[in-house]
Amino acid sequence: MKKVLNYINGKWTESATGKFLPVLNPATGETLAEVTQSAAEEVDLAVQAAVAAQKSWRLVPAPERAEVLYKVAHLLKARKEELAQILTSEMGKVIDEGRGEVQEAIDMAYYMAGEGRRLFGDTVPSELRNKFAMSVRVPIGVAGLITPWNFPIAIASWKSLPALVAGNAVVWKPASETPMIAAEFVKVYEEAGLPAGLVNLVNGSGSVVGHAMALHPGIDLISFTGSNEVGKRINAQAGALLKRTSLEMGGKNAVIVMDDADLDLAVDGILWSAFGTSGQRCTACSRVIAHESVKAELEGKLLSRMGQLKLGNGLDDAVQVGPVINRASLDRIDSYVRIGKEEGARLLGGGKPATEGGLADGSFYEPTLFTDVRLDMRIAMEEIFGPVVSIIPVGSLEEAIEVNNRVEFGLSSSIFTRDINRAYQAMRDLDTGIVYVNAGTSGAEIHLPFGGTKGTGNGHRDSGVASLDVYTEWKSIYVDYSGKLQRAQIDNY
Ligand code: UN1
Repeated sequence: MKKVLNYINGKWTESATGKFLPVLNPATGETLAEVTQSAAEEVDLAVQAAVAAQKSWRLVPAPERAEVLYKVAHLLKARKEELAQILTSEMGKVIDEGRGEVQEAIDMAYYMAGEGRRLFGDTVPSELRNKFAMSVRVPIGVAGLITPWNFPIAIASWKSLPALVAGNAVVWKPASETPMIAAEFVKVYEEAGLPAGLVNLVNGSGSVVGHAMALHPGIDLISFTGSNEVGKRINAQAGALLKRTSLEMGGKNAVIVMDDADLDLAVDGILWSAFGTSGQRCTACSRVIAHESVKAELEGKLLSRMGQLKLGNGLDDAVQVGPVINRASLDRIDSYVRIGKEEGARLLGGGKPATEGGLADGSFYEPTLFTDVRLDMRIAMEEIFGPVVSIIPVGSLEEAIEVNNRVEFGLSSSIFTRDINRAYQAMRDLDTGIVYVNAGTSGAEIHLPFGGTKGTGNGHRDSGVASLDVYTEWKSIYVDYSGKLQRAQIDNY
């Protein structure tokens, strides 16, 4: 059986615990590999290696650091198909999306490599004569990265690449479900010539490895993507030690369909956002806020297109919807559907695990559509993280925006309308970190900030130039070349 190991200080090693967990293919139930399960001691070893390596890495000029990132980009590009296959077999998303996700990491690598020649600070005039003032970005030290299984390489790229180009070292705990693609990403760093100790991979559970990372004094910041429950816990633990935390958590994203929308386009957008990655994106559409005058037509169009979606193993190019991550997730999704029915929502389609046609060995759920959903229902408010979408009828744009904003999360939102005034009003008033006009809720590009408002995060952003704010401190520098003591705010007034 293939073994997935840790990578600490440039060496692939098995945890001293001797424990392994199986890595399952969610489409078939087969065991693909087994992954080493680390203890807090391995986190400590990884941190020691990272601290030591970062001491010289911070002194490497950023454009030279970036050369490694360019190599990472080239290697990811050369291995795109192979990586996509591994990702799909381990995580389930259909192969086209697997390729798209690897592309997202390639894009991020080129983009952050470019930052090696920017990492802009400011030069500003001093208020005093013969004095120079500037601000520069400096690395923080060791970045602890905790990443999810739903975008196992893209999200890891959003975090590790800016951390490294800015001069930090990384200790990375990938999700237990997706250690294979994580190991491949680390191999790419290794092959690109990243010095030992700068990226350390520690596999294991959140309760052991994640916990140890949050509390380790040698880790200066934690960047986490995952559930609200875990994010809040990390924030409390790491925050108590004054570590910076960058948290990317839940979503309850909505597509608004106005009465003047291109309905066929809206249906395309909804299907892609609601059932792509089997609804397991942070950006997934799980609510459709539909103007009552188009609701019936929209329901009909959605239902007929949902009926044509082909479920199956994502490695098959013809499949459009893959499995969900595991049985526990399947059960959770099913329990939400039960709750929806009990609360009085009208189930229009789907609503049960898909087991026919050889799907019983995997974890498949039928694309599911509820309508006449009210805001007092749990399915309207809570993140389901599966292929379940709820239509909520409204009578106006103002009501639609109000419904969109009523949830505790604020990641992504979308509006379909042909009215420019409504589009701009929505762009202004939708309380989410990402807003789409005439597109679904998914489709974030790496050179823009990714993140959300309210319960989705804590004000930081992944990807884009904004991500550098997570991995750097500002240093303000004053150089006085007057040859005398000049007191700011005093000698000049
Ligand atoms: C996530 O779901 O956590 O916009 C990331 C998108 C992708 C990234 C999603 N580019 O859906």
